[in-house]
Amino acid sequence: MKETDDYILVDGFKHISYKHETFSEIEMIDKSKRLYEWMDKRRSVRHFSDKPIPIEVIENIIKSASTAPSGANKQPWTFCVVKNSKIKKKIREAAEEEERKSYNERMSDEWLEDLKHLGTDANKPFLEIAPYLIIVFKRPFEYGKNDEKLQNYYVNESVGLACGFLISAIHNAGLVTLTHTPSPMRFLEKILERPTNERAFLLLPVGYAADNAYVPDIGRKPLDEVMKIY
Ligand code: IYR
Repeated sequence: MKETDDYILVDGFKHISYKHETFSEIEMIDKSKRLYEWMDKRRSVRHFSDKPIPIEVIENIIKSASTAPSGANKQPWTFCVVKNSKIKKKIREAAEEEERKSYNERMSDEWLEDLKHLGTDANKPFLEIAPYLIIVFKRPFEYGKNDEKLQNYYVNESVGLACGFLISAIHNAGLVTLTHTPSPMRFLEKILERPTNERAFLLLPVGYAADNAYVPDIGRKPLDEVMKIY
């Protein structure tokens, strides 16, 4: 392989030229402000419409999520998309069973008190109403050709980042979601018959917000609380 302007070789590996569009300082301030204002409109929504959404939208959203950085570029994630109503029903029943145990036995008084203002409980009707459920699985390792275990790295960080990208892509499409974490989540691995190197990480219903959706009246911490300049 001969080096050209388009690529160089680093330890024999091809590195391609990368050019990224830049903006004037005024444009940067304007763009970053507009992105913030638009991101600030995102809310976790629990009231969904059952209005259908083209699968192509979900495919694009997942392609965006899958552009997230990951340890050694292993991309240690699988996004399972459930649109089948029988599977959604199974997931709802299993999730509500775990949630009932959590709310009634497993969660501490302090935890329950901290959740009160959100109005959540063990009932999860959105798991059947939303047109799609995206269940994100992390892959702590891969199986090699001889079934040997091949390591992935920074798996929680990587999959967490991919979920952030996913949530932003859902918001960008004019849709809403909710980071639902029924705990424990092993039932999702069973229902979806996932391979033994996958662990359920997050469950996100995706759809339009219901016409009569309400969200808790809560806000973001001010900048001086979350940012420290040194
Ligand atoms: N997983 C439960 C409880 C719950 C926990 C937290 I932390 C929240 O921010 C919201 C809910 C549920 O989904 O209801």
